[in-house]
Amino acid sequence: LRFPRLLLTGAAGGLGRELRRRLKAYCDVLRLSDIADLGAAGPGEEVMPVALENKAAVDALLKDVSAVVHLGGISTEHSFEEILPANITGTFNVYEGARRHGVKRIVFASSNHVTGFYRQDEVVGTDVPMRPDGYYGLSKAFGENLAQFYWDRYGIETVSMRIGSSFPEPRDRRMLGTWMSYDDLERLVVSSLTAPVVGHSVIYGISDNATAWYDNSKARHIGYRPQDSSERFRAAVEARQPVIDTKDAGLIHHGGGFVKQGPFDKT
Ligand code: NAI
Ligand code: 15L
Repeated sequence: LRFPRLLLTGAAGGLGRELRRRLKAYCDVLRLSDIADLGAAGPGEEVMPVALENKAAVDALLKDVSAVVHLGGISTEHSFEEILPANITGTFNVYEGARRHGVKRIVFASSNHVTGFYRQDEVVGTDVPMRPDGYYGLSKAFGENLAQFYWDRYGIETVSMRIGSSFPEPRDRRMLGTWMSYDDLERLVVSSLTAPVVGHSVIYGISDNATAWYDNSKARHIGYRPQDSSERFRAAVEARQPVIDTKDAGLIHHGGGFVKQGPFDKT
């Protein structure tokens, strides 16, 4: 399947830079957006710098788009006042633009932090109650609820990818469970864009790791088959972090250190 025009938000970020070069194979034109510098447009690219909280500018971004990969926003824990415009208003603006311009499929970069307050001895599926571990996780929970509403009300389909930790390598023992390689990220995004029927589907974005606390069995219809595993990094990671203090909330929850951040209002 080849799309006439795909929109990639957050295109200047870590995952955005990876997907910028990988998604070109699946579309005629790749429209790239961010508030950070994107450099010049290459062949088959359009560059449209936009702040996600700017509704009119986001509306223009969605014009003539076949599908969206929405990565833009603040990607770690911050104060609510910082999260609100980028992640909550920003994601609302993307869905409104999609509705107004008839865009029918969005791949939303949600996060494991939507369920970050489960413990690492609890394996969870995609239908357990959300337990966000901070304002960032709450904003991703809002994004998933927004996606569900726009599917139920307006027929716009979304795959909410609850991405674990997508980096070149797992950095610690927690990431042996949450890691997703960039190749598997590409597989997940492409499956999410091309699966014939998704409605609003939620799927954990991890590689085929030997130890993990996510159950993706309710998302088999998307056809995501991870090919990588964190196992080849295990010896090095365990040598660096031999012991886990199971009394440390930041080590025993799915969300890791996110569960201990804040409060941000010191008054
Ligand atoms: P990143 O922080 O490197 O990239 C996010 C991009 O969004 C940045 O380039 C930033 O300039 C842009 N952005 C921030 N605020 C904006 C605003 N108000 N308007 C327009 N653009 C804005 O993050 P990364 O790692 O590339 O993640 C991409 C997406 O995936 C994010 O939504 C993140 O929450 C999500 N995610 C990533 C994970 C990972 O392991 N890398 C794990 C779980 C979720
Ligand atoms: C996320 O949601 C973040 O965007 C990313 O930077 C990592 O912190 C990741 O989760 C994680 O939990 O490892």
